[in-house]
Amino acid sequence: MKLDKATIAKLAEHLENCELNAQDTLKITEEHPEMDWDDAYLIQEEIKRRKIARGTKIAGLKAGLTSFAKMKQMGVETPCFGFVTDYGCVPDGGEVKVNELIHPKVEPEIVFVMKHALKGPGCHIGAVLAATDFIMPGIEVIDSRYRDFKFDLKSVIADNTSASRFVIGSQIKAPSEVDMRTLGVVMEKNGEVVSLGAGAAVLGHPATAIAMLANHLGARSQEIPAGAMILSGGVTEAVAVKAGDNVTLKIQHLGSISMRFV
Ligand code: 0L1
Ligand code: MG
Repeated sequence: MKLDKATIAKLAEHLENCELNAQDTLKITEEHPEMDWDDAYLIQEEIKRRKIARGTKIAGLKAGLTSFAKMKQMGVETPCFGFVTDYGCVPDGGEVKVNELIHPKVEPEIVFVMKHALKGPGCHIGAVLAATDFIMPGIEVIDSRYRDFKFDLKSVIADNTSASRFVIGSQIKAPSEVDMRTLGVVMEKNGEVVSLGAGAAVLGHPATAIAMLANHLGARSQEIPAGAMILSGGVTEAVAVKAGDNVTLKIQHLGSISMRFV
């Protein structure tokens, strides 16, 4: 840890205000180049603490930058982890107000709901599959608070991995019912296909992202609790959206979901 507690609190307040007021900012490592990985996650934890103190509920966890397409798009080599909130949850077919956001992008995700808790270290794909209750389709809206998406991984982690809004579907499957690696994913914007892929784009198998999250939390004496909902990461690169756009996601065996930007 390189930053003191007061600096961590100040940066958390700044980044959260940027999120709540839809204002962009320069990446925080510009002013704090000494910041380390622990500092980045401590800033994110402080943002979570501030939200919970105001009555926000944590709706779930997320893994980000888990596909090779997204890592390439963002120029990074490691996944990152964050959380999603109750106010970020949009009903299937619902509206997202773009004036509450900075420069939103959408990405298709396979979402896990856990039957049992999972704790690293040593968590592997088999443990994840055994502990998963079901999977369902999800669209994550990411909205980095950094100007023109100019950031590095530490700044992104501090900014709760650009978490903003999400929609999840109601068609569920047990992990034993599908091969997640070959699940076809097609995302459309205004009726045009804008991205497509298969589950294997997420680290070879989306459950690998959940195992990495369990190991990440285990290193911090935390765990994935039973019942947790987890976004396993964008299967394809993220696509920019604006007011007037309709986004639909179809995932093989998991049906389709949509959201509108107004
Ligand atoms: O969900 C994610 O993949 C996190 C993305 C963070 C970087 C970005 O804003 O694109
Ligand atoms: Mg994502």
